[in-house]
Amino acid sequence: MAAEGPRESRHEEIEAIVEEKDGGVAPVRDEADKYTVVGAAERATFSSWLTPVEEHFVCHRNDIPEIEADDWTVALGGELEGAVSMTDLETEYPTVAVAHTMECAGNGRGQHDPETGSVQWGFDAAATAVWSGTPVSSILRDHGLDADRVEDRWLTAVGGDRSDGEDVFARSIPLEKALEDCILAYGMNGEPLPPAHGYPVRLLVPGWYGVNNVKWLEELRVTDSMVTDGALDRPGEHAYWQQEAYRIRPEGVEPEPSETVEAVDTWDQLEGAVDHPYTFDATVMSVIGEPDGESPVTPAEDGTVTIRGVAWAGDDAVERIEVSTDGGETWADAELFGPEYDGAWRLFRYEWDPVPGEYALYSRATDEYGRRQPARISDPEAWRDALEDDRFPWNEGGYAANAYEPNGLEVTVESDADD
Ligand SMILES: Nc1nc2c(c(=O)[nH]1)N[C@H]1C(S)=C(S)[C@@H](COP(=O)(O)O)O[C@H]1N2
Ligand SMILES: [Mo]
Repeated sequence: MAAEGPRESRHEEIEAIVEEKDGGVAPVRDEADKYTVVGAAERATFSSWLTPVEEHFVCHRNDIPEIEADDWTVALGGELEGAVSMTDLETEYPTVAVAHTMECAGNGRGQHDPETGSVQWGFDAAATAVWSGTPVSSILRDHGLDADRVEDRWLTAVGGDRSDGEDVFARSIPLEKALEDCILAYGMNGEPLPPAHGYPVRLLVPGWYGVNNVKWLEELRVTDSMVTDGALDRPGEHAYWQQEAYRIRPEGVEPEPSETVEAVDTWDQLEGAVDHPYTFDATVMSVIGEPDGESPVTPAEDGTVTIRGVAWAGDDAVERIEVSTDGGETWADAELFGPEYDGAWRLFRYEWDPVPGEYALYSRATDEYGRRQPARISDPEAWRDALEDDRFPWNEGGYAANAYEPNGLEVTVESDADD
């Protein structure tokens, strides 16, 4: 299948992005050498709420398309009619801003043992930006949406990136989510959307895994079913990214395509509502950003060291964040603080009072439904049963992993020079 071939231009594209981002990101090992992937270069990215564009990871499968915004339109199909140009989007509709923690569904894939292939992300494929653009609801209501038929219907977004063959990058989200808080984004942190992030316009789905946030948006369709093969009026494969890739499944299993799901929440799906879950909203997760473990730390005058990081739970709220400084033996509650937006991470801090020595630090978050990050990723055999054992299910594609142990760090505390 065309979507599986290696891509010649990939390395040039990666180098150009690293240069443009001034070293805020670094290349990531990709087993099959197929993706353009760069991740946060430093752990310190996870000590700030807003991620600068320079430190925001990038992930896509095809070359970045060369697009003239003046000539670009988003076609509207299925139940919808017409098209919108970039000028329409920017001048005829309200502009809103949404905060969104983008996390690749493959974040943590590199922590699976045995390895699962593909891009070996650690915790580097997560970032929070403020995205500006037009509410999806404004566009849809203006172009033929039947507002009485929203439940159990889907919005499919098609990317304008070209694969080697005719295959398309298409993703479907429930229409309810699309109308609730999604936007067609043309700005990122107050700047025009950069080419690597989807210029001139992308779908932005607050709190949902990166893959749902279709870049270089070319078409939107409202239909009764999520995208299946042959569903779009065009050649090539249509459903690979929705129905095959990005589904959580045990070793050696090919998931069956389906038209709809019993439960949307990714964790509900994983707990049993759906055989081979779709990666929709991000699962509960946290990363310590400071200290970074790179160099020893010296306590402040009052003897404390601040541990600071970020915690998120997709479009659900983070309820609790705990920190361990003894490799998981004991835990203390840390404080959540700072900006609080649906779909974006929270900052946390913990004032730690250590004596000089070597320490292993972990953080673990719990969401508003009481779902807590598991300790580590299971063996391949365990599948869903792993959840009862404080393990995240090892899965073939390495998706949605949120175990806390692999994201911990070791740090040396030195004695205060004045002591
Ligand atoms: N058209 C298109 N959109 C895409 C992709 C792609 O390959 N093509 N990659 C997706 C994936 S897998 C991720 S994780 C996010 C990453 O968004 P970013 O590069 O802006 O961080 O874009 C998503 N949108
Ligand atoms: Mo991704």
